[in-house]
Amino acid sequence: MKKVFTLLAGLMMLSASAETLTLYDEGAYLSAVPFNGLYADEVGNKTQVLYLADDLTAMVGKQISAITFYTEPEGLTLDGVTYEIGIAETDVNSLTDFITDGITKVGTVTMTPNEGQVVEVTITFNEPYTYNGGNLVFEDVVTVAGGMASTYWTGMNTNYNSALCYTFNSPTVRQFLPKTTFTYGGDTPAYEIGDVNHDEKVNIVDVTELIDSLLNGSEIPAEGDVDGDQNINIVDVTVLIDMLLGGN
Ligand SMILES: [Ca+2]
Ligand SMILES: [Ca+2]
Repeated sequence: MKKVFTLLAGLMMLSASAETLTLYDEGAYLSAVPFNGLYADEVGNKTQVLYLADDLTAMVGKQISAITFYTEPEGLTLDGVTYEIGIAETDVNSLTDFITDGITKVGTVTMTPNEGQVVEVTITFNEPYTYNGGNLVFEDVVTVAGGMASTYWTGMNTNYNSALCYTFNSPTVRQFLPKTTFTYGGDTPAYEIGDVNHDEKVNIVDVTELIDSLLNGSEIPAEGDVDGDQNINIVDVTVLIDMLLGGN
């Protein structure tokens, strides 16, 4: 029984857990970034925000699953506008032109007005975005035009060109970063302990695979460490067989 319990504990530790990173909660505010309400009345208008890699080191190699922004206490006055959201990574560290290379579309968000209180606008990605450690570009593009309204967003003033938005059809530089919460987690797909060949089943095939790999010295994934002692060896074969035979 003890062995089974150890295995279960190991599985629970491997399961993905979401963490959050909140940045730029400095009490400044701006109406144009990240969503430029006064230019929400025309499809194609967009805003980009540039996050420097130094601020994002906690997320390197992790999967970003959502981004949240915050209005000022006056609330959200944008009405009915839908934005398509894109993410990119770049070496550029100051925005003078819109980034157009390598944009990954991650989802959409539709604004629902709610005046008189701080509103959190969360974009949940259709698929998690794996962050590789570059400067991160957030982009929103109007896909369904809506009512013009100068919603103010809380954040921080900067000393570099950290955002760009359309104003009269030309990009205008802004030195502002919105208060942002990134939701991230899930280092790698968590395969079950013992699933050495990653076919999402633990069975006799994994025993064979594990023995073969040990004999010919080929690489064995972490799931081969069945007893969780940080070594992969013949003991793990024994424990895996025990596990398949019903524990004990
Ligand atoms: Ca397997
Ligand atoms: Ca082991």
